[in-house]
Amino acid sequence: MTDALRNARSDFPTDFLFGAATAAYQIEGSGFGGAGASHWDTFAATPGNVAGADDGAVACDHYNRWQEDLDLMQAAGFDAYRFSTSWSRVMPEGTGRPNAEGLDFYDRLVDGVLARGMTPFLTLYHWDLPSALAMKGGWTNRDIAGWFADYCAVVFDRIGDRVAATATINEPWCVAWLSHFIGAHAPGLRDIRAAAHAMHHVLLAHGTAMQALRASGAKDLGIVLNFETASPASDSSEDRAAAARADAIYNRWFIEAIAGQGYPAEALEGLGPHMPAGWQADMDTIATPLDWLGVNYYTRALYAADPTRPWPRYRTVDGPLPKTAMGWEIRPEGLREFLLRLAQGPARGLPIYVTENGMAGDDAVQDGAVHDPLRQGFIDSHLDAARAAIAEDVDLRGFFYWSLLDNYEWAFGYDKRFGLVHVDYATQARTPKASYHALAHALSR
Ligand code: PNW
Repeated sequence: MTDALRNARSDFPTDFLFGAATAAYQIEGSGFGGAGASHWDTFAATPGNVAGADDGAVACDHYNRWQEDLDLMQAAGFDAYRFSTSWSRVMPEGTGRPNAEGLDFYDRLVDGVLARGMTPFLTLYHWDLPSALAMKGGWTNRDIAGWFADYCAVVFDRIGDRVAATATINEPWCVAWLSHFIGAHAPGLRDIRAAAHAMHHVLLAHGTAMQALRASGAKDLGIVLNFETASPASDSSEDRAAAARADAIYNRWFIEAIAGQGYPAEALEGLGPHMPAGWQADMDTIATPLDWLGVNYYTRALYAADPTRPWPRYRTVDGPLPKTAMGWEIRPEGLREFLLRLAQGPARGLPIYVTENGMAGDDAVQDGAVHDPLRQGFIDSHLDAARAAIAEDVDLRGFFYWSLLDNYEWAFGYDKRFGLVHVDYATQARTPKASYHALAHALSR
């Protein structure tokens, strides 16, 4: 096996940023440092929600090992580090008095990133909603817009002077649809009314926070959206319409509202009757202009019409392409397609970063080394797609691999490993995988 990528840094524009991404709840250990409970702690404690009933109480112990983890980033030659701050760590009750120890942690972390010559990319919400707010309805409660804006102001006031870019929310589709309609993430609801409210409030919270941060002089504000190719399972008009509904809910709802185009008709058809009263009056706040867009891309899904199910009346079916350990099809062309579609459509004129792309693999640990040849091919093919988009005039500024470390993969617990660095959870030993070395070599060329 050769541990080398075809792509090299020199194949990309001079200022292009290569980085890796993480999220607070997935790596830090929510049990340390005076953090309050989040809805993921309670969701994980309910049997049946998470594989192995795993939770993030310890995770990768990054709260205590952050310097070693930043050293790994620096040694690989990364230019940038995308991390999130935990709402429940910064504000244990969700509102009111901040936890000084939590803010101190992020203060040291940002300084540590800068001291290693890397650029910090901040995400303000990557899913650790304080339980105190979850008990008040969380994302289904309109008041979350104000709660979130207040929390963002506290974080930004402390570390905003040293971050290069700030995203309000990671993956609103997961926050709203996956968590309130599909029920796979906290709070685990399967309720179209709750979903419709969350789909709107997540954007209202984003827009409200954007305006509050801007008013305090903040720059370089954006959002991170996830995109998944929605293809029809067959050529039938029913399946094509099903895929169009999925595309509207997943890939159009958030960016088109932010772009000032309103919500897509294919999604309002089902969500409209369940939306919070007067939602139309919020669309200007939601359309507060962005400075940049983060794009997370992993896979595509095939949709078949299923009239026996409630709206959106579809199911996903197994696809023919090679799959990752998540069962997700590997389709790098989808990344190029989305980058072009966004740059020529609702994200016209915005700098774009790929803020997540990566795969869970069947990594083989052998004689102290971790072999992951599939991941190297995955990275190469998606870097090809990124380059193709740049060649077609997409203003793509950087690429963050998900994730630096194996970590808490939400409902899948610790079983799925996305990292460039292997984590032995019994000892917390970090072992860079072959893909880490291959990427490091590519970044040196
Ligand atoms: C993203 N889905 O999550 C997140 O930003 C990361 O925290 C996560 O670890 C990574 O992708 C890998 O899963 C997603 O079910 C989780 O479609 C689930 C879905 C999409 C994205």
